[in-house]
Amino acid sequence: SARLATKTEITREWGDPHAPRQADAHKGTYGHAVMAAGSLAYSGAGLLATRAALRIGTGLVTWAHPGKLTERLFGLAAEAILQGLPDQGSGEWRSVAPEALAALTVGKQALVLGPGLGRFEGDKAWLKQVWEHTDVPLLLDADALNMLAAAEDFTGWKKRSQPAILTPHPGEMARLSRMTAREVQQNRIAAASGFAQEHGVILVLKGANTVTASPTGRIWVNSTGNPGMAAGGSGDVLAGVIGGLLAQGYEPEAAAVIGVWQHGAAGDKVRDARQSERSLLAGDIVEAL
Ligand code: NPW
Ligand code: AMP
Ligand code: MG
Repeated sequence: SARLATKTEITREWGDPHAPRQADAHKGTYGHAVMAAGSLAYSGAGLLATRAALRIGTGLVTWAHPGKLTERLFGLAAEAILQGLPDQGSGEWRSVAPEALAALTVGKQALVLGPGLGRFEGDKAWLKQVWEHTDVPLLLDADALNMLAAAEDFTGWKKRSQPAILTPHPGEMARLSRMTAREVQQNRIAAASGFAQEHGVILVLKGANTVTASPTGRIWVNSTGNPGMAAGGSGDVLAGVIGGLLAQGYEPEAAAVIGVWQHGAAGDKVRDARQSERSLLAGDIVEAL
């Protein structure tokens, strides 16, 4: 049976998401998240995820990207650490060694992989390396989900010691579960929960009334958000929000449910402030967090 994720229910389960911070806190208290996101065409996805992770209160955020892009990203997110990874001068993720990304996550508390990454030859094996050789909570979104969908059977991959959260929209979910988007939408709860239990991940099926399913069969249906959020970049913001909560030490189910709720609540705030859904931009969601 699914629970409705409202502020009351979330507070009952995990405490008040808006509770004040402890007075003696420092940035190390709130974790260090790595965003592996963005490419030349889709730098915006990386920027949105990075800014969202910062806005949700993460102590430190590193934006990892193919090294050649660093000078173009300079100054876009002043609060983030820019980490260019060796890319043989190509500016493309295809040239970034998965080992280099894995090494960057050592001592960090979360890795967000996928927004605006693009696809490339050999990306299934590349993702497998990152999956198997990182030891931090992992969030896969967008192109990382498409890489996963292209892998015939990721159940054979080495079991991770740290949790994984997957955040597909219905189109990505359809690819992952070999269904049509229509079939996914007709059985949202069953599709999300079945996948989560079969693969031992937290599955966040996005769209109106986002469903969050846990490997143990717990299911949450979100109560916030509006169709104004059906706009480019909204999902990239969500990836940064949940990744930031993971880095702050929320257990994965809490990070997913609270993150989805906060993201939707921020979208509702923008709608109310603008007295319109239509003009909502993904960047507005970040600012409203
Ligand atoms: P349709 O359109 O209905 O036929 P993709 P993407 C389907 C980055 N971005 N219900 C849809 O079907 C992302 O991070 C960068 C049903 C279509 O087939 C990714 O890296 C931005 N179907 C990359 O772009 C801003 C649905 O899925 C397909 C559905 C590609 O991501 C934009 C479209 O999805 C973007 O975030 C639904 N609710 N939703 C930037 N500024 O840098 C989607 N579909 O092919 O997975 O492409 O989501 O645009
Ligand atoms: P993406 O397709 O990856 O950009 O993700 C879109 C984001 O916007 C997800 O968090 C969705 O849940 C949210 N969203 C899209 N359409 C709606 C809608 N009609 N109502 C509420 N949220 C939506
Ligand atoms: Mg997306």
